[in-house]
Amino acid sequence: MSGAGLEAAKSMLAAVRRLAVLTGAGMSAESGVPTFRDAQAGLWRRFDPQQLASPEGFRADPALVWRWYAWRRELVAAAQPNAGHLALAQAAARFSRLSIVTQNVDGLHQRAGSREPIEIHGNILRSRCLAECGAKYERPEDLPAGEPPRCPDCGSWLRPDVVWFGEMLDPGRLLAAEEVVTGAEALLVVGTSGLVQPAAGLPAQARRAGVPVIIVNPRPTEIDQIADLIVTGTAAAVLPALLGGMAARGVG
Ligand code: BV8
Ligand code: ZN
Repeated sequence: MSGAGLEAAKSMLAAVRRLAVLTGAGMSAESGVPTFRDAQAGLWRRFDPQQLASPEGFRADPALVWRWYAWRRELVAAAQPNAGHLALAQAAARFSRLSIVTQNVDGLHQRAGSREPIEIHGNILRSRCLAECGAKYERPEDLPAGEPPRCPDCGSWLRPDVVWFGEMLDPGRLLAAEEVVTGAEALLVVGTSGLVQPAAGLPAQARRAGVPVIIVNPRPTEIDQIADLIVTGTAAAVLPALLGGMAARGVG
């Protein structure tokens, strides 16, 4: 972890009261949830996640895609929020507003205690009817049997309530995310390669709105050139150091 970036980031955040945070798969890497970039583990290594996480992939083999999500749900259920998730949850009390926009679908921000992160790619624990009849399942344990289960209301398939490649993001959630990042006094971008659009465009939108951007990542990203500051390091190492010792902010 580069101390220089960290000290500069600390002083940049010292006067900030409204903080926005954009997180990607790297945020959950230290919780044992593999990023899309990492090779898939075990029997899934011969499949391309971008193919599986797509409407075409699901239509081609609904059972295979459903089993892939069931495997990922088990990984997520066994994972624990890491020190980075906890640092973000605990830092919320020290800002008048700390808003999280996450590309992750694992629900670990909520489990760490962060309230209402904007899940712009959905949540893997939720399922919904493929035919959009309105049937929704908040928890895997509520699901009917089947791989995939049939929708009890209309007979179509059930599918994970996530945004697949080639699918539009929910316009309301995207708008809320844009408002959060452009309305903040600083944007922290943690654990994202900056490859996947339109999420990767949010830091540039913040920058255009005059919001300083701090990137936290152990490796270079596609959006480094728009950052005001780069702190080289992992989420679980940097975030407690960056946010841990902050005094409470005046509400305002
Ligand atoms: C859209 C839910 C309009 C599903 C996800 C051709 C055809 C169709 C579409 C496209 C196309 N070409 C481009 C597109 C657009 C496409 C896209 O951006 N493709 C990219 C890959 C080029 N985007 C879309 O399709 C989006 N929709 O554009 O609609 C449209 C409609 C029709 C046609 C065209 C356009 C929808 C995108 C949402 C996809 N769904 N998730 C699921 O999870 O199953 S995205 C998925 O991948 C994850 O959620 C995650 O967000 C993303 C991977 O990105 P990252 O989060 O950044 O993770 P990544 O693995 O990339 O990087 C990890 C980072 O962590 C690295 O930087 C690493 O250094 C760092 N790291 C590692 N360890 C740590 C760490 N950091 C900190 N600490 C650590 N310990
Ligand atoms: Zn249905």
